[in-house]
Amino acid sequence: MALLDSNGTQVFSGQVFNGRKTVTETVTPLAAGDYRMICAVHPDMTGTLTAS
Ligand SMILES: [Cu+2]
Repeated sequence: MALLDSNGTQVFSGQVFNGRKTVTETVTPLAAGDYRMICAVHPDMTGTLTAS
């Protein structure tokens, strides 16, 4: 999973793994706003993260 800011700049890139797994990632504090979540493997796997 990667996070992109509103300019499309990648601000975080997490690890890629096979199958189901619970992973804890450490993300540098983000400025308030919405970030697009994308999966490098599955283009249809997306989401939004809101930092406040
Ligand atoms: Cu995926």
